[in-house]
Amino acid sequence: MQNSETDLIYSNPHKQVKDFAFDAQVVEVFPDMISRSVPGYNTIIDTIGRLSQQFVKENSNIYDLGCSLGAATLAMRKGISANNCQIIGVDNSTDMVKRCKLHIEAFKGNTPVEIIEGNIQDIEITNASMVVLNFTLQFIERSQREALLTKIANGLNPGGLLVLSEKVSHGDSKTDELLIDLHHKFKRDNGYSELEVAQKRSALEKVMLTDTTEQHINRLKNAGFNHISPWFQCYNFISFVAIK
Ligand code: GEK
Repeated sequence: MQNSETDLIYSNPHKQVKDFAFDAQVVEVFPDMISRSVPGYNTIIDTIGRLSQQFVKENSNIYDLGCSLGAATLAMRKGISANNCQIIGVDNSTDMVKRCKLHIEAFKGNTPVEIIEGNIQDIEITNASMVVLNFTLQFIERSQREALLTKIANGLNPGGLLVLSEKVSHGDSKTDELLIDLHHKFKRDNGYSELEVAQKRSALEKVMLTDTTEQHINRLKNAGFNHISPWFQCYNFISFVAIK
């Protein structure tokens, strides 16, 4: 991923912290923001690439839902060895999509990529061998999450893979607090101030609603996935593989 500006969005006091949005200001600093905020982000992206080597089959579609600047798309394009496939990246932020297209064009690859501006709840998923929801489901309304996962399961071919990464909460308030605290220390160690951590937390409060690990597993089962397992967790960030 290309170098980006340093994320200073919440470094000065905001009179009123607005709800977080994936706008032009965020796009400018996004790679820096996500790698300093999400523990294990690079490991997850690299692993998505490795999984694509194994799961992407000839003559099939691959979807990157909520693709942002295309990090997972690029990792998969590098990993895929099957012929005659297509990667479809979808994001509903105009600014993200514009920048994502530039990123994708900047790298060479054999698998064609199409980046679409749209709501992932509206797009059709067909003939898929792999689908990625890398930290996107958490921005979808809770009541609509299962319908989206069901659509993905229906669009996957048998043996197809979903990678679902999410920030999670915990039923136990003691461990929840501990993991949140460890995450905030991680951000502080990556150069974010107390003020930045607090203001970002408040900006995300209404737009990012987290579920527990158990809720995710039950929802994946209900949606029609047969084999489900977390493969990565660091603090309150988790990634699952779910195979149809
Ligand atoms: C990565 N996957 O780097 N439809 C389409 N896009 C959406 C929707 C929606 N309904 N809701 C949110 N988004 C990426 C990181 S970021 C995660 C994903 C984060 C988009 C939103 O515009 C943003 O680009 C992305 O989902 C979430 O691997 O920043 O915490």
